[in-house]
Amino acid sequence: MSFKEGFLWGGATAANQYEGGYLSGGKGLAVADTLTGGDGIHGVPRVFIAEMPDGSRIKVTSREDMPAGAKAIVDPDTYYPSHVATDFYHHWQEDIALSAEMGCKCIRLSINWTRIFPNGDDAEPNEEGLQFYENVFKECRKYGIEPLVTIYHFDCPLHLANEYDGWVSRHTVDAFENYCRTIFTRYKGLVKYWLTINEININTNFMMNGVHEHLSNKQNAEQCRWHLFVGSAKAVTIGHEIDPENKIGLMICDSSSYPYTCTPEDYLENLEAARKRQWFYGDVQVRGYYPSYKVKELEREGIVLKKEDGDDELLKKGVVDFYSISYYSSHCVSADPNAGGKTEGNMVNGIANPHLKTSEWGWVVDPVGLRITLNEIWDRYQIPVMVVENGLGAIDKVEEDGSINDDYRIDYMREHIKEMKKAVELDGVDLMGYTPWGYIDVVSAGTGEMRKRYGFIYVDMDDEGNGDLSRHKKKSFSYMQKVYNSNGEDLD
Ligand code: BGP
Repeated sequence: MSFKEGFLWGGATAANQYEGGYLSGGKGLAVADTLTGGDGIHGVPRVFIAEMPDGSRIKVTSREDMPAGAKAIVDPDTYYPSHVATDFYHHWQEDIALSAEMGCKCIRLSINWTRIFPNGDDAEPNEEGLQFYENVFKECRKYGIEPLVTIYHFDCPLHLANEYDGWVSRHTVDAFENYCRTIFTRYKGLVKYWLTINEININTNFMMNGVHEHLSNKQNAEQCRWHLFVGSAKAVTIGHEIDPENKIGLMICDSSSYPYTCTPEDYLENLEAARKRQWFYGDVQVRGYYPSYKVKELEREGIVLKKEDGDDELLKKGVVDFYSISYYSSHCVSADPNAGGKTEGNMVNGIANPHLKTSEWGWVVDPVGLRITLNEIWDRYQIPVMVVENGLGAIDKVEEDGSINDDYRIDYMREHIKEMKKAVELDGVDLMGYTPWGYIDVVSAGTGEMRKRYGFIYVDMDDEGNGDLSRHKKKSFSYMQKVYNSNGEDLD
């Protein structure tokens, strides 16, 4: 048998894309609640509506384009996909039962910070929010399902974003610390597996994270990264203090990249791109200090990080127990700025690989790349690895008889699981589990669309908010059930 006993087969979601109930039960606003839907296939981006100090309103495509003094708001005449999303808030019992039926041993979900602290930095937590997740975790346990909880998944409280510029400010780190302490205390014994910050490597430049200025101001971007690392290390140390049984992991948006040609220049460019893109974040969170290549870069740029006493020691103490990734696609890197055609990917753009096909959204499909990256991680760090996101975003057709025949998704899953299996069986990678993304349909993070579906469970909801939110099993549901119940042995 290749996958170990107790392998965490399951599915992954995030509150901002799944939960809905955006003001129910005392929840406050998060940045995600101010983001409209877009139209990814036609290149229409998601936007924010922001209010200027004189009361006028403007539309901006990213927070960092907001003029000084502008604040993102919820406009009553605009449709916001996260407000209902696919309504886990009112369907949690049904959804957990379906996951159990599919054979899930683990469900990855995130706690919405603003359900616990509506402004992010309130003195007291919101009991109704705490109780909601307690019910959810108990329901998981009823079926023997391990919850895998992301503490922060693209849901910066709007108050912290508008008033403090999100993670650029130390105030956000302090508020996060209090939030972590609250949830680790409350869910002690109910949750064992945790992830600190979703895709920490793209948090400074992703629109949901509440930063106004970033790329234009490198000092701010680096300070923001430092704060995210300090926040993550605090989460790990607090989580271990409160319950030494807790297993707390990092989460990185991963992409294999290949040198576009075999020139030494392309090889070196690829090495540097991979460090910048992902290894830096792993190096810090697994080893507990900034690697020499980053120290040199900061020196060259004249950037001095503002640290508080004890921060360096905290980073050392707060190293993670395991390494988790989202993996969807790969790309190529070249030292020649004019080489090749461009490709999109999960937050990572690069040069298209002429040997590989892409999804409807232009993401390169590369199962072998998953085996490569699992090996690279294992070779570099020698700590357990988990794939906590992977999957195919596609348009699904509901047939007249109600069936959804998503054979393309089954093929995608089969090929990726086969490569994971080789990584375990042939290479000896210590793989803990596999939770494919959006195993039940959720709103897309990148585009705000509903039609970009990843699920094995279909949810009746469209891009305009029409649908009765009923759940339906796709053909892939039974395929995954077979895979999970055979511990990954039956892949045909
Ligand atoms: C990752 C996020 C998820 C998820 C996924 C798919 O970056 O962690 O939240 O959404 O990508 O991306 P998208 O929804 O843009 O298709």
